[in-house]
Amino acid sequence: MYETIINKFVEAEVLLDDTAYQKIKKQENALKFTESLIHGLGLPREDIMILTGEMVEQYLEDSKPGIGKDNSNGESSSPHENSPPSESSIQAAPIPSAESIPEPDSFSTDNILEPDPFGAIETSTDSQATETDNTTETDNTNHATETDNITTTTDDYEPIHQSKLSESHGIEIIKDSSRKSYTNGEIKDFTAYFGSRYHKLRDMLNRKKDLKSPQSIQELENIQDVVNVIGMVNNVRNTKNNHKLIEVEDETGTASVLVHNENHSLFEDAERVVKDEVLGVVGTRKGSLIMASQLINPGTPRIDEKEMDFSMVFLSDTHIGSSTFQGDAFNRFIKWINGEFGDEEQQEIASNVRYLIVAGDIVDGIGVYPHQDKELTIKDIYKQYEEAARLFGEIDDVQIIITPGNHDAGRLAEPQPAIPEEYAGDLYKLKNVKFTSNPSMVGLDGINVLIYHGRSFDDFAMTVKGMSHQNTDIIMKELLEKRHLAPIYGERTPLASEVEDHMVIEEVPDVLHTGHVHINSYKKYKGIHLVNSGTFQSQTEFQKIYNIVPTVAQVPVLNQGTMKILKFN
Ligand code: D5M
Ligand code: FE
Ligand code: ZN
Repeated sequence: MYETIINKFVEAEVLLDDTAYQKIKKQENALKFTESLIHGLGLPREDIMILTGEMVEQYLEDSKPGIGKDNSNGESSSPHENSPPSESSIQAAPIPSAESIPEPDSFSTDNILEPDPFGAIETSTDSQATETDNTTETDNTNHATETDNITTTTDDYEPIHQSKLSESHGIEIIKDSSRKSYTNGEIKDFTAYFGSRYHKLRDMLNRKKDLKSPQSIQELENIQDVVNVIGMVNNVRNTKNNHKLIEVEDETGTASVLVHNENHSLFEDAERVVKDEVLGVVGTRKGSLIMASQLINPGTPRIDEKEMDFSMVFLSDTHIGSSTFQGDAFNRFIKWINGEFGDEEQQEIASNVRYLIVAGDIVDGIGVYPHQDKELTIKDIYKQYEEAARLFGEIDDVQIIITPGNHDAGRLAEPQPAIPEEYAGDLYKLKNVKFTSNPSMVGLDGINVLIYHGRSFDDFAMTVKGMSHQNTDIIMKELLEKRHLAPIYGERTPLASEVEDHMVIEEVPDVLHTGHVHINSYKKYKGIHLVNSGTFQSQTEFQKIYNIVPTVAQVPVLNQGTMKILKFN
């Protein structure tokens, strides 16, 4: 029945706060009361987005016999007796129960398994073009320097099924949200969206050994001892005395979590907490507060590295059409990948290449930021993609996967569907190119690559101490621990309120490939390759303002399991 009640409010386009929900549930005939409330208040109404406990209280008052029913503007301030243990009043709707949201689609929607049409690539023994002294730089990132997130160690996880060395060959599209039905972002989608996020991540947190049979926030009132909760972060701020106060919410209410600044390592964990992530909290209850002793992420287990006898190449942010696109360097790159350029070692690497992934900002686009047109050599989006097709069309014998970025054509809100064919007709004609969404997960001869352009890096760089565009490897680790590619809602990353949250990292990848910041980075973390592929665009006026110094034409190649950076500038 409660599901029906929530749905009624969803249809009436109003969000329910927790107190309102509790009050409605308490009514003798809650469903009937719901109907009369919706009717009585004349919902949907433009001036009522959120139905609060006070409004319900007022409605109850007004409907008492003998009292006028004219006051339904919700501005009553009658005290509410049922408020959950929270310092501040609740503004968000309770997360819908698992039953009230549509069943999420199964994880792999488009399981296209295709044979690799190319098979082994012939090693070119031809070594004529050696015009530039370009060096192959063996990656000097020390694998031993990888750091484990404090809250997640290998053995704090209940064993989960990890896919073993995959037998599959060719390209397997493991997750692509392009062909899902898209919604128009109404309120009901918003509620379902956060419900989907919460439930997916709660399921992961429920498997953590450190969280022992978590309680709902409503149940906390009756517990004097240690409490365990799983909540979505509503807000995180510093108190006057510089402790951290994290407000979390679940389906039953909100709670305030205090992290004492003298608990140094926990405080450090708390500094990385962001709005809208889903978090496990262990602590003790002190009045209306939870004093945290542990903050727990959904986490990523250490994975076994898979063997690979081939290479994959990572590109992003080519920005074709911009006057700062480095065409000469890109031509050298094309020659290299075709086996016609570079020294012996480089050509040997080229001969291993089977896949090329391009993680967004293929073209520079039109009108992406003010006065961008002054920096364009191709001022027509169709022509930009024609030029991209001409360049990528020169690449032989390599399978290419292209995903969109914030400069590409099509929907901007994430998950971004694949670049539409209507803009990139010539690219679509190339037989060796596949288009998938941002984000998407592809299996390349059994190596699972999670591709994400990286827009959420802007939000992390802006809000989290110690994170910046220069160290996206640190942000990528955090995304893996939070198991979400863009947890912060309502900042720079436009997120579509789908009924299902496709930004949750449901399966641990072998490689996480990102771009967007135009700065290369590489780290291995718990067996996962974290790679940011830089750019082929030199510094723009916009980047000068933000003091972003790009690493141009430095291409990461995962060569038989080892990362190499090839320089083409
Ligand atoms: O992003 C190019 C670079 O500019 C990259 O380093 C991220 C940075 N960037 C992009 N948008 C913003 C905003 N809004 N604030 C701060 N930094 C930003 P590109 O996507 O290629 O334009
Ligand atoms: Fe870019
Ligand atoms: Zn970008």
